[in-house]
Amino acid sequence: MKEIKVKNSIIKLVQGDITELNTDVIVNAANAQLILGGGVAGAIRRKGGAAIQMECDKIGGTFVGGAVITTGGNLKARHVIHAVGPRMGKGNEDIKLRSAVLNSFKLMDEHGLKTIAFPAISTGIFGYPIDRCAKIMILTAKEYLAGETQIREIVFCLFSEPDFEVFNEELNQISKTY
Ligand code: AR6
Repeated sequence: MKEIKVKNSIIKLVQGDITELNTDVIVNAANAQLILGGGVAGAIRRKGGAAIQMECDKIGGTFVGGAVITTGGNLKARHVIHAVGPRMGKGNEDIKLRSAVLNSFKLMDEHGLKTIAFPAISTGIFGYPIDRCAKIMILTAKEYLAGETQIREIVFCLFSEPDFEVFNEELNQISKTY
Protein backbone atom coordinates (compact mmCIF):
# COMPACT_ATOMS: atom_id res chain seq x y z
CA MET A 1 0.00 0.00 0.00
CA LYS A 2 1.12 3.49 -0.78
CA GLU A 3 -0.36 6.97 -0.22
CA ILE A 4 0.20 10.71 -0.60
CA LYS A 5 -1.46 13.61 1.18
CA VAL A 6 -3.13 16.49 -0.69
CA LYS A 7 -4.38 19.25 1.62
CA ASN A 8 -6.65 17.43 4.12
CA SER A 9 -7.15 14.32 1.98
CA ILE A 10 -5.19 11.32 0.74
CA ILE A 11 -4.67 9.44 -2.51
CA LYS A 12 -3.94 5.79 -1.88
CA LEU A 13 -3.04 2.73 -3.98
CA VAL A 14 -4.10 -0.83 -3.20
CA GLN A 15 -3.86 -4.06 -5.13
CA GLY A 16 -6.80 -6.47 -5.25
CA ASP A 17 -10.50 -6.87 -5.94
CA ILE A 18 -12.39 -3.56 -5.76
CA THR A 19 -15.63 -5.31 -4.73
CA GLU A 20 -14.00 -6.19 -1.37
CA LEU A 21 -13.40 -2.55 -0.38
CA ASN A 22 -15.47 -0.72 2.23
CA THR A 23 -15.10 2.84 0.95
CA ASP A 24 -18.37 4.86 0.78
CA VAL A 25 -18.31 4.39 -2.98
CA ILE A 26 -16.70 2.00 -5.44
CA VAL A 27 -16.56 2.97 -9.10
CA ASN A 28 -17.74 0.67 -11.86
CA ALA A 29 -15.92 0.84 -15.22
CA ALA A 30 -19.24 1.19 -17.03
CA ASN A 31 -20.49 1.48 -20.62
CA ALA A 32 -22.83 4.21 -21.85
CA GLN A 33 -25.81 1.83 -21.85
CA LEU A 34 -25.17 1.04 -18.15
CA ILE A 35 -25.33 -2.69 -18.88
CA LEU A 36 -23.02 -4.46 -16.45
CA GLY A 37 -20.91 -6.80 -18.60
CA GLY A 38 -17.54 -8.39 -17.75
CA GLY A 39 -14.48 -7.20 -15.79
CA VAL A 40 -15.21 -4.92 -12.82
CA ALA A 41 -18.88 -4.62 -13.86
CA GLY A 42 -19.28 -8.41 -13.82
CA ALA A 43 -17.76 -8.65 -10.33
CA ILE A 44 -20.08 -5.85 -9.09
CA ARG A 45 -23.12 -7.55 -10.62
CA ARG A 46 -22.27 -10.90 -9.03
CA LYS A 47 -21.46 -9.59 -5.53
CA GLY A 48 -23.83 -6.64 -5.41
CA GLY A 49 -26.92 -8.48 -6.63
CA ALA A 50 -29.63 -7.68 -9.18
CA ALA A 51 -30.71 -4.37 -7.57
CA ILE A 52 -27.76 -2.49 -9.08
CA GLN A 53 -28.59 -3.44 -12.69
CA MET A 54 -32.25 -2.63 -12.02
CA GLU A 55 -31.32 0.88 -10.84
CA CYS A 56 -29.11 1.30 -13.90
CA ASP A 57 -32.00 0.25 -16.14
CA LYS A 58 -34.17 2.94 -14.55
CA ILE A 59 -31.51 5.58 -15.24
CA GLY A 60 -31.26 4.21 -18.78
CA GLY A 61 -27.75 5.35 -19.79
CA THR A 62 -25.35 8.28 -19.92
CA PHE A 63 -22.66 9.76 -22.18
CA VAL A 64 -19.05 8.63 -22.56
CA GLY A 65 -17.20 10.62 -19.88
CA GLY A 66 -20.33 10.75 -17.72
CA ALA A 67 -21.09 9.13 -14.36
CA VAL A 68 -24.24 8.09 -12.47
CA ILE A 69 -24.81 6.82 -8.93
CA THR A 70 -26.73 3.82 -7.59
CA THR A 71 -26.81 2.00 -4.27
CA GLY A 72 -24.23 -0.69 -3.59
CA GLY A 73 -26.73 -3.52 -3.18
CA ASN A 74 -25.05 -6.29 -1.15
CA LEU A 75 -21.57 -4.79 -1.48
CA LYS A 76 -19.66 -3.39 1.50
CA ALA A 77 -19.65 0.00 -0.27
CA ARG A 78 -22.96 1.85 0.20
CA HIS A 79 -22.92 3.25 -3.34
CA VAL A 80 -21.61 2.48 -6.80
CA ILE A 81 -20.69 5.27 -9.20
CA HIS A 82 -20.88 4.03 -12.77
CA ALA A 83 -18.27 6.01 -14.71
CA VAL A 84 -18.15 5.60 -18.48
CA GLY A 85 -14.58 5.61 -19.77
CA PRO A 86 -13.49 5.76 -23.41
CA ARG A 87 -13.21 2.85 -25.78
CA MET A 88 -9.69 2.95 -27.28
CA GLY A 89 -9.73 4.08 -30.91
CA LYS A 90 -12.89 6.21 -30.77
CA GLY A 91 -11.03 9.51 -30.34
CA ASN A 92 -10.48 12.06 -27.53
CA GLU A 93 -9.81 9.21 -25.13
CA ASP A 94 -7.77 11.25 -22.63
CA ILE A 95 -10.41 13.98 -22.34
CA LYS A 96 -13.19 11.42 -21.96
CA LEU A 97 -11.31 9.58 -19.20
CA ARG A 98 -10.63 12.80 -17.30
CA SER A 99 -14.29 13.74 -17.66
CA ALA A 100 -15.46 10.36 -16.27
CA VAL A 101 -13.22 10.82 -13.22
CA LEU A 102 -14.24 14.47 -12.67
CA ASN A 103 -17.94 13.66 -12.98
CA SER A 104 -17.47 10.92 -10.36
CA PHE A 105 -15.92 13.46 -7.96
CA LYS A 106 -18.78 15.90 -8.59
CA LEU A 107 -21.32 13.19 -7.68
CA MET A 108 -19.36 12.51 -4.48
CA ASP A 109 -19.61 16.15 -3.43
CA GLU A 110 -23.27 16.46 -4.46
CA HIS A 111 -24.05 13.50 -2.19
CA GLY A 112 -21.69 14.43 0.66
CA LEU A 113 -19.67 11.21 0.26
CA LYS A 114 -16.10 11.09 1.55
CA THR A 115 -14.25 7.98 0.39
CA ILE A 116 -14.10 6.50 -3.11
CA ALA A 117 -12.25 3.65 -4.83
CA PHE A 118 -11.60 3.53 -8.59
CA PRO A 119 -10.44 0.69 -10.82
CA ALA A 120 -8.12 1.48 -13.76
CA ILE A 121 -11.04 2.64 -15.93
CA SER A 122 -10.98 1.59 -19.62
CA THR A 123 -7.79 -0.51 -19.34
CA GLY A 124 -9.53 -3.90 -19.63
CA ILE A 125 -12.18 -4.61 -22.25
CA PHE A 126 -11.98 -1.01 -23.58
CA GLY A 127 -8.24 -1.38 -24.39
CA TYR A 128 -6.83 1.93 -23.09
CA PRO A 129 -3.12 1.88 -22.06
CA ILE A 130 -2.45 1.53 -18.32
CA ASP A 131 0.32 4.17 -18.20
CA ARG A 132 -1.89 6.86 -19.74
CA CYS A 133 -4.70 5.82 -17.42
CA ALA A 134 -2.45 6.16 -14.35
CA LYS A 135 -1.24 9.61 -15.40
CA ILE A 136 -4.70 11.02 -16.08
CA MET A 137 -6.53 9.47 -13.13
CA ILE A 138 -3.89 10.43 -10.54
CA LEU A 139 -3.43 13.95 -11.90
CA THR A 140 -7.19 14.55 -12.03
CA ALA A 141 -7.51 13.29 -8.44
CA LYS A 142 -4.69 15.51 -7.21
CA GLU A 143 -6.11 18.61 -8.91
CA TYR A 144 -9.59 17.94 -7.55
CA LEU A 145 -8.33 17.52 -3.98
CA ALA A 146 -6.44 20.79 -4.27
CA GLY A 147 -9.78 22.61 -4.73
CA GLU A 148 -12.86 22.82 -2.48
CA THR A 149 -14.14 19.32 -1.76
CA GLN A 150 -15.49 17.12 1.02
CA ILE A 151 -13.73 14.04 -0.37
CA ARG A 152 -11.22 12.70 2.17
CA GLU A 153 -9.85 9.59 0.49
CA ILE A 154 -9.36 8.53 -3.13
CA VAL A 155 -8.23 4.93 -3.59
CA PHE A 156 -6.97 3.44 -6.85
CA CYS A 157 -7.51 -0.31 -6.72
CA LEU A 158 -5.36 -2.20 -9.21
CA PHE A 159 -6.16 -5.80 -10.02
CA SER A 160 -2.68 -6.97 -11.03
CA GLU A 161 0.80 -6.41 -9.61
CA PRO A 162 2.14 -4.90 -12.90
CA ASP A 163 -0.76 -2.43 -13.00
CA PHE A 164 -0.12 -1.53 -9.36
CA GLU A 165 3.54 -0.86 -10.21
CA VAL A 166 2.58 1.48 -13.07
CA PHE A 167 0.30 3.49 -10.75
CA ASN A 168 2.96 3.45 -8.02
CA GLU A 169 5.57 4.87 -10.39
CA GLU A 170 3.15 7.57 -11.59
CA LEU A 171 2.19 8.54 -8.03
CA ASN A 172 5.91 8.93 -7.20
CA GLN A 173 6.45 11.12 -10.28
CA ILE A 174 3.43 13.32 -9.61
CA SER A 175 4.27 13.79 -5.93
CA LYS A 176 7.75 15.01 -6.97
CA THR A 177 6.65 17.33 -9.77
CA TYR A 178 3.63 19.12 -8.31
N1 AR6 B 1 -11.26 -5.27 -9.08
C1 AR6 B 1 -10.40 -4.31 -9.52
N2 AR6 B 1 -10.02 -4.22 -10.81
C2 AR6 B 1 -10.54 -5.12 -11.69
C3 AR6 B 1 -11.44 -6.13 -11.30
C4 AR6 B 1 -11.82 -6.19 -9.92
N3 AR6 B 1 -12.67 -7.10 -9.46
N4 AR6 B 1 -11.77 -6.85 -12.41
C5 AR6 B 1 -11.09 -6.32 -13.46
N5 AR6 B 1 -10.33 -5.28 -13.02
P1 AR6 B 1 -12.80 -3.55 -17.30
P2 AR6 B 1 -13.20 -1.26 -19.13
C6 AR6 B 1 -9.46 -4.37 -13.78
O1 AR6 B 1 -12.73 -4.50 -18.45
O2 AR6 B 1 -11.93 -1.56 -19.84
C7 AR6 B 1 -17.55 -4.32 -19.09
O3 AR6 B 1 -18.15 -5.25 -19.95
C8 AR6 B 1 -8.98 -4.82 -15.14
O4 AR6 B 1 -7.82 -5.62 -15.01
O5 AR6 B 1 -13.61 -3.93 -16.11
O6 AR6 B 1 -13.50 0.15 -18.74
C9 AR6 B 1 -18.42 -3.11 -18.85
O7 AR6 B 1 -19.78 -3.45 -18.74
C10 AR6 B 1 -8.69 -3.50 -15.82
O8 AR6 B 1 -7.38 -3.05 -15.45
O9 AR6 B 1 -13.36 -2.10 -17.76
C11 AR6 B 1 -18.10 -2.26 -20.05
O10 AR6 B 1 -18.86 -2.64 -21.18
C12 AR6 B 1 -9.71 -2.54 -15.22
O11 AR6 B 1 -10.21 -3.20 -14.05
C13 AR6 B 1 -16.64 -2.54 -20.32
O12 AR6 B 1 -16.38 -3.80 -19.73
C14 AR6 B 1 -10.87 -2.14 -16.13
O13 AR6 B 1 -11.28 -3.27 -16.87
C15 AR6 B 1 -15.73 -1.52 -19.67
O14 AR6 B 1 -14.39 -1.80 -20.03
